[in-house]
Amino acid sequence: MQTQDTHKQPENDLNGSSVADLKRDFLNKLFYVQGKFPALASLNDYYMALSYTVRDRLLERWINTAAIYTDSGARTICYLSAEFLMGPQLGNNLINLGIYDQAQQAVEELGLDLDALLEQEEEPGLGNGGLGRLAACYLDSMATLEIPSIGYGIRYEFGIFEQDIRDGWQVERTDKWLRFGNPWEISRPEWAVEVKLGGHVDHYTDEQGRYRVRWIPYEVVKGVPYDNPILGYKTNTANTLRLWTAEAPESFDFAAFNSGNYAGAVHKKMVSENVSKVLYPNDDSDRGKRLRLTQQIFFVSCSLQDTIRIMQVQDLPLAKFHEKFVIQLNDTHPAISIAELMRLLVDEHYMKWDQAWAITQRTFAYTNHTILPEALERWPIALFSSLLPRHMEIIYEINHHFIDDVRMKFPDDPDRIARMSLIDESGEKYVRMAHLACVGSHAINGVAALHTELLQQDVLSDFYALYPHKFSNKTNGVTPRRFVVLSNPRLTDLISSKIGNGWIKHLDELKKLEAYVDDIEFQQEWQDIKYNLKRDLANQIVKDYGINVDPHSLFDIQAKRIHEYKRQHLNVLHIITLYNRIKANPDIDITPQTFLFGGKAAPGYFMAKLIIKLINSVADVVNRDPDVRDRIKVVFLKDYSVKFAQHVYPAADLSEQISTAGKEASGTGNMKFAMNGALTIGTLDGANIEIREEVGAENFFLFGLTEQEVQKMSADGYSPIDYYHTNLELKLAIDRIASGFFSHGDPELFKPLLHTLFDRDPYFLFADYQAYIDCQHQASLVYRDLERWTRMSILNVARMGKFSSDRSIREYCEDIWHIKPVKVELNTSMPDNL
Ligand code: B1H
Repeated sequence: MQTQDTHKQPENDLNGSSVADLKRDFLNKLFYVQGKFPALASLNDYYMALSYTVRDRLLERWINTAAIYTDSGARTICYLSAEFLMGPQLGNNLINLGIYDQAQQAVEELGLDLDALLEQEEEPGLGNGGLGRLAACYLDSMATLEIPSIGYGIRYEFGIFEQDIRDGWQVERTDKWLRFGNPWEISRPEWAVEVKLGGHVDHYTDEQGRYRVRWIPYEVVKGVPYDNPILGYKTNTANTLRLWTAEAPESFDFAAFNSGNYAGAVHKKMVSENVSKVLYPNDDSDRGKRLRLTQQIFFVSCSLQDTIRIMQVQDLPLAKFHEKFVIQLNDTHPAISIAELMRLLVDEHYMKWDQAWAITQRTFAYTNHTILPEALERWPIALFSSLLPRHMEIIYEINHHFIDDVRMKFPDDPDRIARMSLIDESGEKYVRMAHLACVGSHAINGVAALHTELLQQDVLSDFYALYPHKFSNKTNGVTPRRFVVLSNPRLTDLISSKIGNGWIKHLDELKKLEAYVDDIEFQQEWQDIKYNLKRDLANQIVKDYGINVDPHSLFDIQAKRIHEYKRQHLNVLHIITLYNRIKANPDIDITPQTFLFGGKAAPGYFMAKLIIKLINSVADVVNRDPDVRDRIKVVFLKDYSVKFAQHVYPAADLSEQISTAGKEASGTGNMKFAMNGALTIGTLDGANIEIREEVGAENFFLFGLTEQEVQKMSADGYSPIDYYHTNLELKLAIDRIASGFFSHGDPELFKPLLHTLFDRDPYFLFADYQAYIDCQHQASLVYRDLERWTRMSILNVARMGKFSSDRSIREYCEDIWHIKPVKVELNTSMPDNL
């Protein structure tokens, strides 16, 4: 039960928010929307009835907000992202509306259980991981801070695949999230737009003798917007997430009926619909896939056309585009916007190139999320020109001007020009999307201090030399509404009982908890809550996997995408080391520990899938070995999702953030774990560094090489095999795997993984092994002193204020967007005539 004062009663609500109001509307929705009476209603019908009840209350705020934004012509931030990993909506909307408790009571009085209804929701998994979830957290913060904003993205029919585990291997199933309908969206077919693809470009002079460009496409796809209201916490602001679905234009239906080739025309229709069919399940970029580039231009063009429509509705001239809108590019996936806005302004609205370019540069800002070379997007020129012939010309033109600028500033430096050009001409020619984003934006940022530094020194150093003023750091943040208030109501209540509930909007107020760190009673309550959350997760694990885990044991969790640089296999080497110690000395005194893993591997990423198989194989052996006597348990939690993550973060004692230094741009799971009282074991990578600075070195388990040491080792020649030969425990752990001990005697199974480690070990597992083992040991010793651990846990939470996405968004607003809040008062009445 949420405390009453955490979630205020909204006032002036047209629909009312009392328990009686909610019950009345719930029954009404069950009857008139679902068309069911209680004897026939399914749990899903009840979920839908409650969702529609809640939606009415959202719509009221949404309409109000839209009216105020339209009247005031408010400056607006458009957040363009190929991914929005929103997670389930019902619970979050109840929290943000401030009617969680009333809803709980209302359904209870009707004989239903709110948790069961919440579990019913299929989450829209329209993202891969951190990047998509960050976009979702930012929408929550923008609405909470009353910042006029629109999220633009793709309404994938199939989101991230569902993960099953068979015989220890990942298998993928399609995610049919729309199967039972989606009560949170409203389609707006009247605002559909068309997007051109392929074909050729005509340059000609019109009757008045003016130079004109005409793009004659090979095909046209229609984009239909679906709007999702995004309500702020304890505000009346409801912004919009506008997601585009691809359809065939009506003209194809005509063609189908009028031509003899009905099947051919229908086929074309299917091809159009394919554009928004499925999310690419890679968290690094998909090289050279035509459909992927089609998705990018599709949602970008739809979104930019939509912004121009809004300008027209508000009667604003296009010359003021950059005053009305600022557009944030969430990585390079929407970077084609820069060429598309130029095309719209110059070709379709006849603006002069220089003016259009000035507007474009003032409009865009670019966030980089990775420096992994395989994730830097580039498109082969041949593919690019065949799909986007006009954009190719525009990019050449931009490049021409740009190279002139570089030459002015750095004369006689052809190497620099070759390095910086928008076109990579070193072999097969490519368009470099990050370069396009840098040139076309007025602001460029990384997502954590170290990451921004590396961008400036390394990946984008030439751009930093040319445009130092464009660069800044914006350390990521996460929303405490979803990741503490909604997912950890017990901790929320305890915190609010001590320091009030101001922290939910002003996370820095958590500092006040430091006053209670030595309060024995408070510590006891803190421990009880953690224990109960661990017990809940343990119960779920027995139910789902038949494995008993002890809630008193140290819950050590690594939950994130599976990737070699994140080093889930380093975690496994530690588990095997503990196992080897037990086998060598069955009476050894070790702290009981439960190792939990969760995360999906890209379906085409063989090594990541092999790591999942390794985790499961080790789990099978360790969990069954009687010598272990339940001192260690290993479980791979399948199908990790936002919904499941909300149960996982609160139950963690130790959060594994063990990427090779310099590889994880920021990480955001690290923040969610720490906000829920987990201590971190981690490297000096991404936001870990800043988390450690905030919580204090003494409250953080640090190990491993620094980014500079990694660089140096690389440069000096790193020889992983030397570590194997000189570190006995490492050798024993590796040999266990190599012998086939975990693979029913098959020494071949894990060879590819071991071979990579022996051969190059590109992520320095062997070099960091001993430091990690020592650090784990340290953590396990501290855990035996529960009072000390609890103090550290409290201090971690108390000092996490910086990592609220509200802080990140405030920084974007002040330094890049130059947008101020617009207050929305709730004073609608339904119009009684038009
Ligand atoms: C992040 C991606 C990403 N960085 C390509 N890059 C994709 C790249 O579909 N693709 O092609 C999808 C995603 N995702 C993550 O962003 C970083 O690895 C994290 O460290 C960071 O916390 C997160 C948010 O900034």
